[in-house]
Amino acid sequence: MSTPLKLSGFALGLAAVFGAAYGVGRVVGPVTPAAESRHDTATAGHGDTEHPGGGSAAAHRPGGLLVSDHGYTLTPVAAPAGEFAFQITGGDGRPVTAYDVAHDKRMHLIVARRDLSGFRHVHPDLGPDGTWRVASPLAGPGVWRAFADFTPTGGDPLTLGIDVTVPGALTSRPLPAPATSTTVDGYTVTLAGDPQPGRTAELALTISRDGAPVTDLEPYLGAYGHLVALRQGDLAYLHVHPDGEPGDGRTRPGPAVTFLAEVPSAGTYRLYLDFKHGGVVHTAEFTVVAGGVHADDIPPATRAPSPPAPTGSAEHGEPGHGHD
Ligand SMILES: [Cu+2]
Repeated sequence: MSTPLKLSGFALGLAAVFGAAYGVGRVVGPVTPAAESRHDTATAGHGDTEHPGGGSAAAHRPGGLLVSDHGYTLTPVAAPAGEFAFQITGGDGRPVTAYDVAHDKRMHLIVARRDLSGFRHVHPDLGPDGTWRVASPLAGPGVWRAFADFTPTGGDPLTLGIDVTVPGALTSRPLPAPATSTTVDGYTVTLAGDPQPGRTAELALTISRDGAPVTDLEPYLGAYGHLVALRQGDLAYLHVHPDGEPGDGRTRPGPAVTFLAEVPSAGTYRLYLDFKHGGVVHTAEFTVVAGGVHADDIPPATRAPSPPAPTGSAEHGEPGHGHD
């Protein structure tokens, strides 16, 4: 039982730090430097908190990359066809049955194929034995990543991830090109803002239909929009929430939903915006390139050196010494 006790202390510290530094609507993914130092203290021997060359909180490991973390493990459970079931086991090996509500739910289950297609965000039901069950969101064959985003009572918010294979003929889909506008279910959604590694960036998503701004978005899970970002390559998971919430006196129900997002690295991300209108939840998707640095933008003098010539010594190679 030492792990849950240790986590309790950590959770109190973390809550205090978040309360002081981050109000509602801030990034949920990376933790603050202050929270991270508590994290280090509370989990001695936790060897993954160094981030050489990063120097910023955003370099902290994002969520969803591990199937087991902080003593909690995501374990799929055999289920009837058409159902997806799993448990979260605690440090004692038993299924966790006590969860805190976060964003209106005790469990958020997000799935996407490894090629970033097929995104779904659903809310399973918890049985008394600690088994979560939901109509399977895995729509067809492929290798899927399933993310369980939850807060065990007495613990800190956690996202665990696991691969699940659905057998069948695989068709890999290329990632759609970066774009600042997309359509879904008759809505047009535009994206303004550039996510930046290591810094908080404002992302504004503006929703219209038939050319008219949508100004009567409905609250969904306590917000006018929910944004999940998955990093291409490893499907690192970031759950971002809007800057402001319904009823706070300043947040309007559209047409724009604004988020404060910080990505953990440069790279390509797929953004998934859930919003509710007309009683239906819609999901708009975008591909974005964070950092915005492309090989062609880098001056020749700072490009990585070419591989050493077959006859040269490795020590001899210096960047930009005449190969241009
Ligand atoms: Cu959810």
